[in-house]
Amino acid sequence: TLSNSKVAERNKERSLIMIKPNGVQRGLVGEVIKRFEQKGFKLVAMKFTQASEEHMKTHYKDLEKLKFYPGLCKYMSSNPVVPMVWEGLGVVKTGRVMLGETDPAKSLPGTIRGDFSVHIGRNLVHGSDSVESAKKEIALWFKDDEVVTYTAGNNEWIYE
Ligand code: IDP
Ligand code: MG
Repeated sequence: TLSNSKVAERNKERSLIMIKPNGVQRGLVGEVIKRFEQKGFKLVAMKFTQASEEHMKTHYKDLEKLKFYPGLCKYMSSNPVVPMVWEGLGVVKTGRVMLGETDPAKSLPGTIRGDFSVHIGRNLVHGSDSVESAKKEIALWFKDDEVVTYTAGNNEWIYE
């Protein structure tokens, strides 16, 4: 069995989850936050901000060769977004499950994209796709001291 500190370590995985401009405009900020809260993940950082196009180009750098990249970066910087850092066991993978597929048409009901979106270019939310990219994205959106360390009171009711 794992030591207590190893268990605590596993529970500290982090993902950047971001509500896109249409999620803000459609009043779905609370809905997205609610789902991650209810699941049992821990909010450790959040801001309400309008990013520059340059910032979005950096965020989506991996996609720069794709034809939708310029439009995507323009759209993502056109209105406010809500980037957040959520923490917990397997939050990167499970967070992606909660979001649904990239294409809302392939996303099951019960997922955020499946429940609230129709078009791939307006799929409401971003979620990191690996622990490595989560680290990069979190560093891009938040200064070290904007990610808050605290003890969640419900911890022992979520983890064995
Ligand atoms: P992801 O957000 O599920 O990780 P990525 O492949 O990383 O998907 O693409 C980033 C974003 O670019 C998607 O969330 C989506 O909004 C947009 N996108 C991806 N593929 C297409 C496309 O074929 N047409 C238009 N927009 C796309
Ligand atoms: Mg992606």
